[in-house]
Amino acid sequence: MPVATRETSDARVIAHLDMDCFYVQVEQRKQPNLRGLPTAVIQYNSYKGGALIAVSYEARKYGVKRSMRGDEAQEVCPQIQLVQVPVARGKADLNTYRNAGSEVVSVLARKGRCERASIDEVYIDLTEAAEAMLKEAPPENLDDIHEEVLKSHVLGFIVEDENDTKKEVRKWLCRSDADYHDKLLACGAIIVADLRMQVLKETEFSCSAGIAHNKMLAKLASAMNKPAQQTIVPRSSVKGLLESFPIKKMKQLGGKLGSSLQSDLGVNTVGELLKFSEEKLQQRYGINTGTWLWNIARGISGEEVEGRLLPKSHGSGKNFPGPQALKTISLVQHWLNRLCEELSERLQSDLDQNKRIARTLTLHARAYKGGDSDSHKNFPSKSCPLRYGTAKIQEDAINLFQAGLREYIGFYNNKSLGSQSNRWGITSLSVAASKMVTIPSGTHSIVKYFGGQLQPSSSLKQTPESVIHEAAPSSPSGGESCLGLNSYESQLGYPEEDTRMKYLRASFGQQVDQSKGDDLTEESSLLSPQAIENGTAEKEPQPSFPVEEPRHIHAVPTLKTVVKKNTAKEKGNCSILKFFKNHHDHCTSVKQHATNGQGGKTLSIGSESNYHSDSTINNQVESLKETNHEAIGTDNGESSASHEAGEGRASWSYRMEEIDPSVVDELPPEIQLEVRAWFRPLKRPNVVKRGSIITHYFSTNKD
Ligand code: DCP
Repeated sequence: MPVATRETSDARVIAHLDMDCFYVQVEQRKQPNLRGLPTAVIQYNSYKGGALIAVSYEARKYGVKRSMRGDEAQEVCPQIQLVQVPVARGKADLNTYRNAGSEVVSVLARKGRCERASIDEVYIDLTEAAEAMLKEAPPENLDDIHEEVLKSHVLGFIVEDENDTKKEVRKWLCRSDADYHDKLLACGAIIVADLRMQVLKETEFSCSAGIAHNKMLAKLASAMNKPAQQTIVPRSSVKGLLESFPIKKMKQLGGKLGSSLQSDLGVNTVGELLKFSEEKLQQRYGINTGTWLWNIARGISGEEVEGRLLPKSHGSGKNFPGPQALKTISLVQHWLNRLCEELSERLQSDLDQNKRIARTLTLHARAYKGGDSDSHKNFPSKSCPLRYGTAKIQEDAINLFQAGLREYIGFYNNKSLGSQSNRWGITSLSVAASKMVTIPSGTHSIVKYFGGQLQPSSSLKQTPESVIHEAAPSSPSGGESCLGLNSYESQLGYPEEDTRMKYLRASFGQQVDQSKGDDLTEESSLLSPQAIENGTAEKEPQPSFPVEEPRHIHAVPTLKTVVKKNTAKEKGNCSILKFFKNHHDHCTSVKQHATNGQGGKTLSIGSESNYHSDSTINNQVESLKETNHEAIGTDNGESSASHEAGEGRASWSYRMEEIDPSVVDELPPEIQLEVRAWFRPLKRPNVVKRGSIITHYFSTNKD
């Protein structure tokens, strides 16, 4: 749903830059002999010459369109050069394009706050740069204005001398009587032209741009004059621009909302919305959307440029159109494994390069069942906390799929999956990793990490169409271990047995306990990608895998439910650590040692279960080693994970002085006092007494 944001009265300069026929340009840079030729990039699937996904401007002149297939494109333009998208794991590999997009962003980011909006689009807030230019070197004082600036299109500006538009544009840019907003936009235009030339020089890619006082208008304008041109939107031109702007072309109005405006209100252009009062729009579409619509009719948008250079999430997906639809679990699993491999690789490289981890894994699918052509809309997306490691992502993804499929085909209401009514086919599959967080530096508190996991969440409905693709703030913080992540995993502990097969058996081979199934459906969180990205999904589901009762699996119960259960049983004892203890067979203990060679105190959180029988801990420690070698056993005073095989223990140690005392606030009130005492100076060595509350609280042998 669109969100109305109030526009400030301050003058702003926002640019939206959009690469021209982006994939084609990337391929032409690889093969310079293709430059200037009609060229298109086609999908990996060669059916009818492959679907066109990017078309060069030379090819567009011949009537080649993205909706065509290669064969058709060759009919309208026999000399067209068709380049296949790179392929990996039987699907398009977009890494080259992603990396090319990153090159562009890194050039732009030198000049202002950038928001990477998609693989080839960037918003940049140039307000400060424009203000500085206006102060120091306003356009009217410039002897020379680059031709690229003079080629700008100025919306609403009536050119008197058609034969010399550059001279006319110069006049507009240099008007001494212009208002402050237009003067800033003129400076913005000079800066943007310079940035576009810089991008071309450094990356060999051309782009187009829109320059306006808000994101919405800048985006509209960037598409108006392509390729390699820029368009300025003075405030005075906004009404005229929106008057005839088709409603369905507006961002966020391409779908149901736009259709409803057309069919229910008879509105076909944005300007036509002006006929309706804010109240009327609110009555029809709700307060927020109503206000948003009222605003866009007037070109009002207060949305900030977010300051994000890295993607907000990672996704990997594939379509299986027509006869390629996946009709068996094993085929779905085959493809999910491939998608998860790609996702895992990208997550690992994000971790290595940017020190970021993703916290939520979401599975989306499109499917049909029986002869119901509308049913593809209803496959529920499913999410769970993300565990690092390809095998774990694959395992969780298939479980999420199973949960979605059960809901989709109304499993609990059907006697047999083999029945005619239960025939299904998957036409699109994707996995996405979201809730990217930069690993905090400075504090290595496990509790802090768990704190992040324990945000409240709500169950939200989501549609499979709303796949997350890009996006998230990041300021890489160097030199940090990912102990939080792995210690979390170690606490989650998975059974050695092939859980996936249990799931498969339980779901499709054996009778299922109806009541548990219902629980599962409730507990499986339906987090919309939008909610995830907006942070509106307040609580995350928690994976919990059946060990003793494989028939009752299904799932991915939500943390909300688990915590609810805990608190119901033991009111007041809802410790994060205890939560993990309760959900896994090993017992967690927390101890404070007034030790270590340097006289510092350490806090150990660990399992005291038998090492040899506890393959989970062992596995998790191994996985930690695989994931981040440097993070283990460092002797540099940083927190470390140790696995003392001989003593049959796995534990996490934290130096007290490195733990942010504020994390204590996250603990249950009844133990906060004691934990606070740990932070006091060492001259009080006996703060931990045998049988004291905290030790008792986490004790293995607690009755
Ligand atoms: N893309 C894709 N499938 C689509 C649409 C786009 O794979 N259905 C890819 C190929 C495009 C890139 O995304 O090159 C950027 O998409 P744009 O919509 O921005 O289109 P182009 O950059 O190709 O052309 P334009 O110059 O019109 O923006």
